[in-house]
Amino acid sequence: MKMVRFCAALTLLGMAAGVSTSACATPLPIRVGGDVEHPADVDMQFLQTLPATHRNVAYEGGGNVGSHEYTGVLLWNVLQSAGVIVDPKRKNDILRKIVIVIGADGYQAVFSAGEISPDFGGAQIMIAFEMDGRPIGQDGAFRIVAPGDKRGGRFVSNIVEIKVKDGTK
Ligand SMILES: Nc1nc2c(c(=O)[nH]1)N[C@H]1C(S)=C(S)[C@@H](COP(=O)(O)O)O[C@H]1N2
Ligand SMILES: [Mo]
Repeated sequence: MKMVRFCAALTLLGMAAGVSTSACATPLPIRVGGDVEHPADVDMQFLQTLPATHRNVAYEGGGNVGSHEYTGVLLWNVLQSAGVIVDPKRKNDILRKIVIVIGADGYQAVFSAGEISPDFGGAQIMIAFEMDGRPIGQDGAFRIVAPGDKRGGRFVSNIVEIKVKDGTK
């Protein structure tokens, strides 16, 4: 709701100023696939059905440290909705899985299912859609936030795809 109002205001301002307000264009959905039961295009509407989480993070990027409050959902919860396929006959098969996050520019970073599973590492890796209370604009609608990472390298922006694979193959 808050975001809709922000975008409407920005669009009106943009119209008045005669500039485009692409920051509020409908975000491209994220293709979630690979070893999952329900491959799907995950969009804002879907993410808003999951519990929202907020994190203050500080990370280095391009030589400076930035500090931001991000809002989003846990990557783990999105993977749970998609249903990671595991072989019940193989001990802790989930610990073989990797999660590849791909940006629109082809930039990629990998997480392991074990690092984000609440039963194991429990890292609060997020898919964020708001930064400092506003929709994430020019860097894309959705970005990974990896609280505790020293550098911003895994904060993949403009996410277009999330792929689950067996990392041992
Ligand atoms: N899609 C995409 N995401 C990306 C990158 C990139 O090149 N492409 N660079 C990463 C790197 S190296 C850093 S340090 C952070 C910078 O994030 P910031 O703009 O919030 O400082 O974005 C990360 N996310
Ligand atoms: Mo970086």
